[in-house]
Amino acid sequence: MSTSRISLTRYLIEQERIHGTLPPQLRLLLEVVARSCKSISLSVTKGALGDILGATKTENIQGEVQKKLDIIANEVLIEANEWGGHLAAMASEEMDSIHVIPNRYPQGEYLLLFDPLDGSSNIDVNVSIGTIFSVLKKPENTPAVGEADFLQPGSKQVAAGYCVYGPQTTLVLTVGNGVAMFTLDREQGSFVLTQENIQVPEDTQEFAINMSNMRHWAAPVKRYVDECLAGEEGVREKNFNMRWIASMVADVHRILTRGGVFMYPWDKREPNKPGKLRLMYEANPMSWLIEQAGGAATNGQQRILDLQPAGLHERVSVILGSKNEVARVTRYHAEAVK
Ligand code: AHM
Ligand code: MG
Repeated sequence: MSTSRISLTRYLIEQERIHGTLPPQLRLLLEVVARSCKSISLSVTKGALGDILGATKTENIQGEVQKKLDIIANEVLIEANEWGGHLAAMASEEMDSIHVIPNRYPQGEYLLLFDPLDGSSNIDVNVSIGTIFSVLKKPENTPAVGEADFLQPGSKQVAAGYCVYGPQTTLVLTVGNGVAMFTLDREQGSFVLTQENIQVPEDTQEFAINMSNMRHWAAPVKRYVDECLAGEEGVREKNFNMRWIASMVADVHRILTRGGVFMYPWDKREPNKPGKLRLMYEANPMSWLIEQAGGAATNGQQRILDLQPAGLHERVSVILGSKNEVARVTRYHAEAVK
């Protein structure tokens, strides 16, 4: 397929024709999500000129102070997706419980999960942020949709993606046939296909982790990073570079573009918490994208997409990116328990 001016709509229709795996309702849903991202992107670019910077007085269910843009992005996604008839319910990082489509609208067969504004700490400092989303199918024969319907492993996702609001606004998507990237053409107001069949290099010399937590890490993570830091003189016999943007969308985008390994592992600060990032609307969609691009994603022990969620806001340890590096970190975890 030529990449000259293929819109998101055309790409999705062609996916439907070629693979026959993209039902019209799912296509519609993805178009609405993309439209919401366009609207969020417009708010983001207003910066100090719009009433979008700063914090609110509220906290979300994870006890994090909500930024104005967290709330705005959440509302944009809810309002845009509520009335189209393709969804049964939605779940978000910013809402305690699920949002069932109100009775006045028809109910569809899909479930949408999202982190409306990922990288919230970067909003006010003009660093890339994004929206992450995941789509599941509502289990059949469930009369009234409930939270339990959402608790499906990531391997059951039917679509996943993110939109990064950076120097460019880029939408990255998988419906299970590889990963495609679309750049927002602001003059035309549409997402245009700019890259297909993204492949994450199997090896890398770049890692991403918040180094300030080093003293709290488990031994396998410390071993891996120490070896990277030892560079040419160490066992890896090559130098490594480090990047940490503190927006998972931006770090994952870099990894999809040029490889790397991203880690937000379990650490000793709160031993009962499996990690910082949320399984259902952060780790699962990102893990599927990375796998679809030939990379890997584990929690140190298991493939993330195989994890059975027990709760909507469940957290997880995340190691994802270039296949061979993820395998190495996962192997270090296995060796540590022997
Ligand atoms: P958020 O969804 O509230 O923005 O939190 C998730 C973000 C990730 O995007 C990023 O990788 C991580 O938190 C950064 O955490 P830290 O500030 O501990 O480095
Ligand atoms: Mg997030």
